[in-house]
Amino acid sequence: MSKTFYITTPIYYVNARPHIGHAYTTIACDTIARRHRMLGDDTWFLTGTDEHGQKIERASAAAGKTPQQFTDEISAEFRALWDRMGLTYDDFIRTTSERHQLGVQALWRKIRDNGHIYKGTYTGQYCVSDELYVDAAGPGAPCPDCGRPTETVHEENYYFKLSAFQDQLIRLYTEQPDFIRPETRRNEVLSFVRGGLRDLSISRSTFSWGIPVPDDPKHVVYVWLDALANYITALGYGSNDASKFDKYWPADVHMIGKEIVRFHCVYWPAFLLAAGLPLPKSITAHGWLLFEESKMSKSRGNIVRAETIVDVLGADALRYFLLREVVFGQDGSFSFDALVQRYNSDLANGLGNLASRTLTMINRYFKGEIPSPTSASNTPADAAIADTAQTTIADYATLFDQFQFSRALETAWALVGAVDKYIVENEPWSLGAKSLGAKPDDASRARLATVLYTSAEALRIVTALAHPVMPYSTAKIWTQLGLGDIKKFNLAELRWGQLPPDTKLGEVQAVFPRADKSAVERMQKMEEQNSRGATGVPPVSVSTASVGTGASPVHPSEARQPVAVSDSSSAPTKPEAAPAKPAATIPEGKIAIDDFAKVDLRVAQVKTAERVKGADKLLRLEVDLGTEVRQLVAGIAEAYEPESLIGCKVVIVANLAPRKLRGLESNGMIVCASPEGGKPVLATFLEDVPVGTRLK
Ligand code: ME8
Repeated sequence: MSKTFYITTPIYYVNARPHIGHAYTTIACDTIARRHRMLGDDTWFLTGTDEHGQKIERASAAAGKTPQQFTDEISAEFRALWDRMGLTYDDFIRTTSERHQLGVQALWRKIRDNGHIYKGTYTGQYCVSDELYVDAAGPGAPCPDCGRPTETVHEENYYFKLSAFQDQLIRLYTEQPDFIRPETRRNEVLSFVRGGLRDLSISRSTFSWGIPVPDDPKHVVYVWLDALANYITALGYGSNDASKFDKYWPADVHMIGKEIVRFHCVYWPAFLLAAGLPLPKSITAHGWLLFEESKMSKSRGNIVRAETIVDVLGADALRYFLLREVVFGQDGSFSFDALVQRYNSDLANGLGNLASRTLTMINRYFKGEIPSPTSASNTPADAAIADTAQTTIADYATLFDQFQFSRALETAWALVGAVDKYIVENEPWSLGAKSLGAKPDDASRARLATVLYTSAEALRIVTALAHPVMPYSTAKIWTQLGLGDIKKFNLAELRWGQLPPDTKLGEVQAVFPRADKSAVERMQKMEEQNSRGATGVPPVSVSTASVGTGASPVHPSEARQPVAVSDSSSAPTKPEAAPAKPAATIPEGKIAIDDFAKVDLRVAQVKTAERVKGADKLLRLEVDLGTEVRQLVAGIAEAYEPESLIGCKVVIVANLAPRKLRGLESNGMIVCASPEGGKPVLATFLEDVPVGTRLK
């Protein structure tokens, strides 16, 4: 019976559209899954979307949709993109599906019935962005993990006795050092758990977008308990059919990004221990893809979409680049220049060139049939290639199994380099000329057969090894080698010398056409057009706080007002779509886009805030715009305590002519919603935005 192998990606939040950060994890898992299938393992690869929680509820409200409509749409986008990229997931779980909900409720009951859940009251800070209870100083204090403002919650909740599992977890990390990979992450987790674990609030009652707690539907299950359970609910845990669960659980690998290590390495094993279920065999955390020096994320507005790269260079180029360029486990920068450079050097000039020159010569000199090497014509150079190839097969397997993709590919490409050198040194074209002339030279022909066989065999080996990484192009090279369907090949049997002589080649075509400079420009333009054409969250009526309005204090984070921001991850505009033409005539009461563009709205961070003496309604603020710190005077003193504003990100009109209020120069205006007869509410953001970002 074949070995089973179960691998999972995180399930992605549907508050953002997919970008290459999400693609990175999914591609890595797809590659691992493909290799295991090729080795003959009974493989199960799970991905999906995380659709509950306050963050999603707010994002859907901001988009003017019901949570279900909203999650249906974005989840479908993830799935469509994975399909378009040919990712071979076996199952796609959605946390709003019935099978998942039933499974989560079954898990809850199991943990409860085992005595690990109790009711209590929680008062403290909650980070909606991370969906995490945090130790933060007080209202609005920044989240210690992500720096975004936290919210105060006061709720009667169900608690999970996490503290009871501290010793078991420490034993797990110590006795099973590979449970968390790489080691740096393991050490972080170990010291976090050694620092002491507190019981965890695992239900919420102040919103309803979640799975009802069994027997107490006023509460919904905490979104991380809900989400983590996907790894077993997708296998049928809690349903009538547990056959997949019995077959594939425990998972061999949970692949995640480094920011969600604590949830996976502390909470998840504790939940499973509490339910009496087996633990996953390992959790691997990779680093972040950075773009322009910071983590690629929707909130920073610095994302790159996978579609753009797939359209211009193909899915295989993206897969190869990500796995070759980024040292798995560490952060890595993405740039279009580096992508095109890598594509040209390793794929067009490297593997592509080896394939086309070898196969073209076999066509020319041996009528398109793989020649037979002859022992009489052997030289040490041929044996050296055969040895290198054998070592490459072994080294590649070791490195790949340690998820050292970059080094594994480097090893395989060292073989490509060695064969290139071998071809140059052995000059098959000269041998060919001698073997074809009026007086064919038999020795040259025999030598030519050996040189071309050796080159083709090395090409076959690299192609087989690279197949999980670049499934499409390697399948083409395989067919060109005359070997049929690469999917039928068992990688476990890969050895030097298996290429059958006399095999008839398929039609030879370039697999990696060279990319010229315009490829970079095209991709950049597509991304620019996408971000320009994106509509972002729909605007709500935004007004500027007029001096003199105000009432009782409201913290900005409790009154989040979405404003119209340019969001490069939204709205799938067609890359080639022409920019919208301004309307010829502007209807009465409307303004042209150019008029709006005159208003320079910027994200600013409050550095200092104090009351203006003798003016009940005014606050003097100093705000950081990224390039300068400005003084503003705002009529919000009756709505906000000055201290509560420090560190908050607000929107200001940056190009307003300065004016004086109570003798103080106000250099710009802060943007608030100003409800009739109510207090002003500062415009702020659902997610973190870099200081200085322009709203447009
Ligand atoms: O955290 N670089 O979902 P999420 C590398 N729903 N990987 C990146 C990345 C980047 N710049 N950006 C995203 C959640 N990722 C939860 C998970 S699991 C039970 C619940 C990848 O949509 C990476 O795998 O924020 C990261 O961990 C994941 O997307 C976060 O996705």
